[in-house]
Amino acid sequence: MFNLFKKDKSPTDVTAQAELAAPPEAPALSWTERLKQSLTRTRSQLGNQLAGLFGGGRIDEDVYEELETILLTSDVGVSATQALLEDIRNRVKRQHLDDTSQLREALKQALLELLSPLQKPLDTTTHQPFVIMLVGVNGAGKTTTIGKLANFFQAQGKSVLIAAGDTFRAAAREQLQAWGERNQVHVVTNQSGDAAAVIYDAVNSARAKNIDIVLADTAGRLPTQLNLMEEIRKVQRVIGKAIPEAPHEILLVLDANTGQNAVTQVKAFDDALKVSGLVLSKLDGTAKGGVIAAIAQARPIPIRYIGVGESIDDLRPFNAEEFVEALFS
Ligand SMILES: Nc1nc2c(ncn2[C@@H]2O[C@H](COP(=O)(O)OP(=O)(O)OP(=O)(O)O)[C@@H](O)[C@H]2O)c(=O)[nH]1
Ligand SMILES: [Mg+2]
Repeated sequence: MFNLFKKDKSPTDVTAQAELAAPPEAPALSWTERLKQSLTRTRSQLGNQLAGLFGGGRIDEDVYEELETILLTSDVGVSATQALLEDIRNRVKRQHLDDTSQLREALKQALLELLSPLQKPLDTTTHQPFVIMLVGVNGAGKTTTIGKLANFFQAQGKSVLIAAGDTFRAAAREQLQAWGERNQVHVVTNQSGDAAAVIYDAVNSARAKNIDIVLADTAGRLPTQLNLMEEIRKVQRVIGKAIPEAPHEILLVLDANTGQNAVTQVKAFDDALKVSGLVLSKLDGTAKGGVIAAIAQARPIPIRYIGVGESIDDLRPFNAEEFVEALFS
């Protein structure tokens, strides 16, 4: 037997332990498989109930009513649920559907039509440096998303600079620096405690060094904290003084676990800052992925990326068809 708790670890022991910890047969999953896996809880929340409903039988009012309940309990939200139901009713009429087993495809198509307008990949080639400011409530996943984005852009051959604009939280800078090291990307910090100044410096430095992309972190804040919302508007204005049209993208990061509250956040941050793109993080392990439909209905801001885990590779551009497929397969 191996003694895993031996005090005196040689490098060989460490390797042996790592091999023991990771099942050797676990193959690296493709993105599609990982997306599917990450949506497991949402899918079972939605899918298992739908399976019962779509099992066959006549389409009547009771079926619509049950479908409405299922959508509402899957965080799709009231108005997106109404919109989807209306769309499905029209499809049933138009295509002369009469059996509930045909509703599955109708719902899939209705959902795809609702989500497709959100699929607008971020084009960072319009400016250099292209400045992206990440905003959101505390713990939404902003800093982690920056780490993943740095990796994503570098994989496309782009140079990246990170600005440590979260000057509120004590460990924020260290957390970002760790991501910087992992990506071998420079992290601009300063001790002033002034987020606007840090990001301003980073943008100027990126311009001087011909860097392609600046990722600016900011402190988490609630839309109800009016002084902090005013502060982020100031950060936005100051960045615009370094480069007139910057920030070129204001990315609001949303934790998918927050369900309907994410819709409230989208509205509030958009009203304050004119958000140009969304990141839906933590889709893994949440049963509330249906909130994506609520967002599409309430404020159809492009979902630029989705996050499905804490690793550097757990982020991809949003693809509506891929998402709906993963939800229903
Ligand atoms: N499972 C999972 N966890 C995530 C994901 N994204 C972030 N996290 C975790 O969520 C927690 C908060 O993430 P951060 O990136 O620190 O969030 P933040 O918005 O920067 O937080 P503040 O700076 O405190 O406002 C961390 O423990 C992350 O590892 C994701 O896609 N999936
Ligand atoms: Mg952070």
